[in-house]
Amino acid sequence: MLINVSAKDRVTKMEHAYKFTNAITRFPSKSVINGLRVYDTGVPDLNQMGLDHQDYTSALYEAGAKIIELPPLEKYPDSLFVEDTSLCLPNVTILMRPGAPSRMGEVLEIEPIIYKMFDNVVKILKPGLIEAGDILNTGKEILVGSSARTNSEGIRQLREILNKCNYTVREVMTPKEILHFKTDCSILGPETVLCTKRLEKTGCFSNYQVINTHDGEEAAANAIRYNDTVIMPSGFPVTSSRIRDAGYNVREVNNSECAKLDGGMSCLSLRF
Ligand code: CIR
Repeated sequence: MLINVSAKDRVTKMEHAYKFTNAITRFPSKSVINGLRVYDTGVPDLNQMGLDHQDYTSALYEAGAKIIELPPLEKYPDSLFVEDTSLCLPNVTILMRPGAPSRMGEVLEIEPIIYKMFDNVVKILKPGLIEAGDILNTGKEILVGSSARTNSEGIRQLREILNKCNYTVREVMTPKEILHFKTDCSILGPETVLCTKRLEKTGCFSNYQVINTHDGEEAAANAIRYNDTVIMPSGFPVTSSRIRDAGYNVREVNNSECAKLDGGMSCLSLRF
């Protein structure tokens, strides 16, 4: 009997990785053209980005989300990428401390909203640095990638907070050429991840079923499963077919402009 109870509990916990009712988004500011980027691939088109943002929030809405849209913040060009500021889990919400100095103030901006919405809020403190783009909740464990934005003290604090809340935390490596761990992977199901070959090579998903992005379609790896829908960037037909063939319902959103700033589907919302 005990086995049944824990199995049931495990299923519930796994579902927390993709069963949601809400999403927080932030409309892009005009200053977004000054957002951080690793390579210059052109100036983002504000009009197109606005349209894409609307389509992205529509996709979340169609998947069952109540959308809480925050106003643009001119002071913070990267503030549309709300994911990096917080990690919202069923029994705890953690305010991050971004490793990019220009993004640190984004947390102060979202903090009052987070405190208003959630009961158990904990902050990552100095000298810890962590951006939630480096955190993947698979349902059975929480993976956190050390990166140029996420340091060992940030990971230590995250582990301490999450262990107290009964989550298992596993530290992994974000390869140097990748901005965030989740730039190259997404959770699709209880045992299934979407992942680039370059990230899979690090061995971090040896205990999961992996659907690889097609060669040349690495930018498709940052997708989100929201309830029964996988929301992914458009323009990656082979990877999209692989996900559909595995039985998932796919909704594509144009991401050409955010991609110029290394931003993808997960970065654009907080889901809970
Ligand atoms: C940055 O470099 O911080 C932004 N331009 C992109 C952030 C993308 N966020 C994410 O992957 N979670």
